[in-house]
Amino acid sequence: MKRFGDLDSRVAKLAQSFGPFCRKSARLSLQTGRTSRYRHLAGKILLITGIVVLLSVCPTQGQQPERAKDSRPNILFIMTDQHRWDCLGANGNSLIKTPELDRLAKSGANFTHCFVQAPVCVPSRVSFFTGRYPHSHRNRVNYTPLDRGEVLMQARLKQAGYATASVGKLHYYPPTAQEAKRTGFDFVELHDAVRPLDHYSDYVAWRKAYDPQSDIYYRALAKDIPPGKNPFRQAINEKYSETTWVGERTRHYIRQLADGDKPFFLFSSFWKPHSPFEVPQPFDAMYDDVDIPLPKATTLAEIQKLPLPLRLLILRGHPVYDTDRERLQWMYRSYYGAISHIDREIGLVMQTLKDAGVAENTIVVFSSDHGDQLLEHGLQGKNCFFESSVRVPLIVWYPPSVKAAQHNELVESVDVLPTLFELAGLDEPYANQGRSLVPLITDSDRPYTPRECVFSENVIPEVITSGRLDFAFIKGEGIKGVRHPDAKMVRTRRWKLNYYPGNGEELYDLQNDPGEETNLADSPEHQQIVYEMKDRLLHWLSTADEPDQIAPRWLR
Ligand SMILES: [Ca+2]
Repeated sequence: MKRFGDLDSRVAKLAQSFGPFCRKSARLSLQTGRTSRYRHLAGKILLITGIVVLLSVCPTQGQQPERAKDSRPNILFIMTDQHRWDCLGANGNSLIKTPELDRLAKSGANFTHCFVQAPVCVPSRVSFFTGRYPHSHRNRVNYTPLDRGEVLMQARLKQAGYATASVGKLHYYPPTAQEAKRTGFDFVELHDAVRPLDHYSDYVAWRKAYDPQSDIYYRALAKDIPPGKNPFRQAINEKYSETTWVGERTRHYIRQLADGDKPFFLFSSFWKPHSPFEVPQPFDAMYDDVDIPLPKATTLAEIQKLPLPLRLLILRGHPVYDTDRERLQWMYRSYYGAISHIDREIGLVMQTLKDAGVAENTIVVFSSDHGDQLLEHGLQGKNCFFESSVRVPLIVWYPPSVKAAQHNELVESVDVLPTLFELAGLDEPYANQGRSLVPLITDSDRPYTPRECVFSENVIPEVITSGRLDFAFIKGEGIKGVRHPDAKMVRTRRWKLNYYPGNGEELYDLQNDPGEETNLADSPEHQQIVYEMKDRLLHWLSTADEPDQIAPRWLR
């Protein structure tokens, strides 16, 4: 038995080298070599002959990539952090300067209605990377570890023969390169950009090595800003900023991976335009003469009318809902400047794809993990279901098969994974809950069924911890003995229902109230809509966990 055991493992090893079709031949070759001494020698000769024959007829690890490189596209996934859908020229914003992203949007598939599955970093990112809703992948809160049962996009692509690399923000826990590699990245350059984690940051180490002013904290504001100029001007030089670093390292990996034998998956993750609003020269002054329309001022009385979890979220810590208008204008200009800075880097990245000779065979995806309220409804940041938080840019660019078009269909961030896999010719993972957009964006004959509604969900932990990152969880009792306000959003083209269990609801008519200012949840004439929207939520919750009712066949 032991010998058979040994044989089995050797067969497996050999077959792994030669490919599955050679398994039988590998077993025969190995079996031939285990009888008498003479036959052992003869077997060895036969084995070597067998290997030579197998090498000539089976694709080897060394030969396979040549063929793979021709048939499977590279994937460059560019993500920004806290980037609202409407802060993109291609989405109708005539004030923001994003020429490179606009070019990408105009020559690719640009989605104007893409919604994230959670309006906060980690749950949203894990949904992008698993194609699964937060209540399924269970990574509900920032600074919580990934469920070991979840397989992320990079692991699947690596298994399929891709070289995988990540530059910039990942936000996994533990926040180390080792953990990032465990999730499937071959190469990792990390910058999660939170001060307590800076000792893990490759960006911080790079600045120490190259920036003569590395003793200045990268978020520090300049001290010599004259009145009337941007008070958020960053103290450090732009060429040592985190945005420039992510761009440079992305280009480095494009050049390195384009030279390799395997197709590549490169995740390029910018930390900006996330607040605080520090922005380097010259981007600090780029919008000096532009008056960006500001949201209307929010009063405490208006905030107090909102459902309890939302009210507590806006008023937690040191609320800034009454920030003065001049400062708010500079916040907007700085946010726009940070996006224009990223846009410049993306232009350079696209040029590097061309220079490296891989632009024709690389799928480029651009999106963000959530938006930013920028003081709409009195909130700085996100964690809520208003459009500015849950709606993000999404561009899929791949000229060989993706048609240049704008799409106004409702789509979700879980749709990105199955879309990329189908474009790359890979099987859709069984656990995936998204819907491939390929029939919508290519000449595919398969029909595309548009979504009637999209979903998002959030446990709003900051409500309990007042913004501190202390999420001690007691099973069955919630965080610090308090059950999460496990809020859910369902949105159709016209209606949005936000449901806070035990703490009320919001219903907005997006057609007549795009600013989401009038909550109709208690209006008697809208109770049928409330009922229908809750029915959609229940239907989703009771079906989303199972991609199908029947397990996949063991053998195909
Ligand atoms: Ca984020």
